[in-house]
Amino acid sequence: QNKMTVGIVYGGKSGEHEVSLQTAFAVTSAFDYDKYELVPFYISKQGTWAKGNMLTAPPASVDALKLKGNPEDTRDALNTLFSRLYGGESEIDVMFPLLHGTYGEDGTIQGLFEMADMPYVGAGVLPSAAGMDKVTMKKLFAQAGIEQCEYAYFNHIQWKRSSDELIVNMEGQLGYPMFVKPANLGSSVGISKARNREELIEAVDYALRYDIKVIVEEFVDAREVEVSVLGNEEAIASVPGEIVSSSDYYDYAAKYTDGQSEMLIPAPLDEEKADQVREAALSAFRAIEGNGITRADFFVRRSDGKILINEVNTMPGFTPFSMYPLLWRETGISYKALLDRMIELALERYELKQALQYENNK
Ligand code: G1L
Repeated sequence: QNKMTVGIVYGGKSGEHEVSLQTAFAVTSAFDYDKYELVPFYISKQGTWAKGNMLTAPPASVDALKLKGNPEDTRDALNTLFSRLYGGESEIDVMFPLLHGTYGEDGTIQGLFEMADMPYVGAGVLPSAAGMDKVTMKKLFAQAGIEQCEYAYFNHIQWKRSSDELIVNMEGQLGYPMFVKPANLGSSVGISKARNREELIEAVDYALRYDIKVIVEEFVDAREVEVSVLGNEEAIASVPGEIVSSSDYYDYAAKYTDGQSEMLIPAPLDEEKADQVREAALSAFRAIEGNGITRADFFVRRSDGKILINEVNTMPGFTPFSMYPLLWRETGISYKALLDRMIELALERYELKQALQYENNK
């Protein structure tokens, strides 16, 4: 029997623990068990690990994935992950992380897989870390010539020493209203809109509770358009989708909802605009040195139709009802086929890097 063994890592010490569990359930339910066998690795809210029994069929429920975790299980799970370093063979062929936020998305779990000499699905250390820091991401976009909204940034020391100067500069450069956010994209907390000087000061102090670095962005009256990117060196872009907050589009044919917002797939854009957004998504993917998958989020400004990059997400929502997989489905790649391709890309990248190391050892 030569099934591929995939290690699914989920849960985690984060606010997205439940989302991760739901996603892990969706992913483990969708796999083709004629081709794959899965090993679940559950990280508890306390950060302990637990390795579950091999799955050779979809799990019965989400609860079945909530494995008991005590320190003893952690050692066991990590021994399995690091078995190649102990001189043994790995029972796992490829790791598949489903973790959000500061614990799993910022490149830390990717670094763990690198150290363990294990192939893994999705973005590597560099794109994961770059995609986590809004300021770093914007610098990379600027350097690649991708248009974006006006922004300013500073750290807590700069704010303490020269807030008056920073405020005057931002008022001149950005104008009100402004959006104030912690630079670290780990969570959606700490974000607020400032309509005047008083609110700006309050908003910065609030954001500084969540990060030592703050980013302030101009307000853009725009439509929100997203594109899925898939691949390594030669990535491809999906058709764009649009996020709408209201029910203005109640009569649009393909409407999906993930509970919070509605998705129009494909986005109602003319062909030229759609092609431009897809091209910009590929540029953004290259700008962060992306590999595997990335969702690129854009603003299409209402006044003049200009396309501005907002951000990229190397770990987007990933249930079959999330934007990323839905855009691929519309483009002709099913959820199952997407899983196959992501694993293929992980192995290709690992092989390539292996080969490089041998060259260097000569
Ligand atoms: F497969 C990837 F690329 F590695 C990957 C990993 C994680 C894709 C998408 C996600 N997404 C998530 O983990 C989550 C946002 C559902 C976690 Cl809370």
